[in-house]
Amino acid sequence: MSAILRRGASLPTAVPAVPSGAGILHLGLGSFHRAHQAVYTAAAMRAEGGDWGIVGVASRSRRVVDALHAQDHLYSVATVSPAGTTLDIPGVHTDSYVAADDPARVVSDLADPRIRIATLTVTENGYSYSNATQRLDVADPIVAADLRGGAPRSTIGQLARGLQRRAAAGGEPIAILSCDNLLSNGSHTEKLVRAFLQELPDAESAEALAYLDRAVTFPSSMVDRIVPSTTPELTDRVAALLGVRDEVPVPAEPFTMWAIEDRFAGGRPAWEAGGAVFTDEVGAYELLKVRLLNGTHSLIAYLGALRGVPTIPDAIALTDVEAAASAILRNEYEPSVTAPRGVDIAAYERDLFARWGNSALGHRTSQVGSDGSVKLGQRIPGPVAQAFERGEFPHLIALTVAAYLACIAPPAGFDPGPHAAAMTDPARERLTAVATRGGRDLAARAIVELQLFGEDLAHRTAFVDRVGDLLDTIVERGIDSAIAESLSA
Ligand code: CS2
Repeated sequence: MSAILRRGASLPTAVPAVPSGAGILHLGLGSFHRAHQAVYTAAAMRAEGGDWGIVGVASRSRRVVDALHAQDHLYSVATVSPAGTTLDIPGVHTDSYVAADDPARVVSDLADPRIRIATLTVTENGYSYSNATQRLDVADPIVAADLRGGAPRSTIGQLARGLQRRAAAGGEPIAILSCDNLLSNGSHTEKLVRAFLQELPDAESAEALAYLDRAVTFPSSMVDRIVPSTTPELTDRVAALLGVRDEVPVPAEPFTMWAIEDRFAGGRPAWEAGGAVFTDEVGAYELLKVRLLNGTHSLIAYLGALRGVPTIPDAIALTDVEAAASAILRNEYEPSVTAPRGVDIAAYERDLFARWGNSALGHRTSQVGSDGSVKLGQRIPGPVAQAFERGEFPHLIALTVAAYLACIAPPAGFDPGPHAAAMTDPARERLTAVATRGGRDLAARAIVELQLFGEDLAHRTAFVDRVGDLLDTIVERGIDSAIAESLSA
């Protein structure tokens, strides 16, 4: 099949008209954005119109940008379940580029008054936040260079420099909307942008800081949809369904959810037309999702990888992994959250097992297990502190951390298998350097010395010791023993 997806091709699925104008600049043109915010934006424009086309910015990779240019900015979202695959073409992107190729353009686009929302999916790792110092990581060479001047390369530097330029260019209102799995992601982003500006001399930052007070909002949002990486097999399946070649389809599960604080200084699309919930309870939605879904997801990924299985559905099909997931949900995560109005936690949990069990999606343990050093800091410290307050011990969260360390920094002589080896993590090198001295030592180095998961956890000696013991069990007697031990503790 040689024809490619273009406007004008005859397709089995509807393609919306080219958006009349772009009102959104999106940083992080990965699969998640294309299967989530883009889909809601398409629904909003179908319902109410508006100049809400999206200019997508990839940080470094040219693959998606090149394909989108060749395909008139069209791509398909393949909703995949055991019942089959259905296709949608959002068609809301008006342009795209790679920030590394044209870093100055990000700043000028943010200053463009036609842009009224900047959305972000740059992953937990993209915020230049140091868990150890609990602030902007000014020691990071990229942040340091952005502070010195020139075209910025960090996301926070891009936002701060863009807002500075926008303030000087007339100060039109804008909302900066984080769509990453971070708690209080709006105020987190705002603090980091302000911290960046405050590092600059007063004469340089005063106007921008006053503009932030006056005309820039940072709504928080909870985003949810499982979106695995695209595979060649999916690309072929989509081509067969579409009748033309789409080089960048995105697979996604049927479930989707978006809860957003309604604070948009420059207006917003009618995302509720796609099912988004505008609420003053985003914090409760975030805790629910980041702990119940993501926290348990991490446990399933590390246990599954150590048991040698490639995907999340394979992992949750193992009896003891399923039992560990049920126990962590019921005993350790659920008591740490309050349901937002109208959300039934029991039904939410039932859905979770069905979602993790979606065998057609093939979400990989190595994908969910990647970047644990930045993800777990969002997912575990709060529930650990709350468990201790209730006088309980979070055995399965300790197992999550032990299994994470066994995957990422395997002690000498221990082989965690190919799925653990395929996980990427910014702390892998630092952890590997200290990984040879036994479980307790590694746990202490990671949690106390490097403060990988923040300061509070670093002081919880009983927790750190338990992680160390479980790590020794994994290495000496195997992951099955560590799971059994944690379930019966
Ligand atoms: C996963 C998430 O990779 C991970 O850490 O837990 O990407 C998860 O699939 C999404 O947050 C679901 O909304």
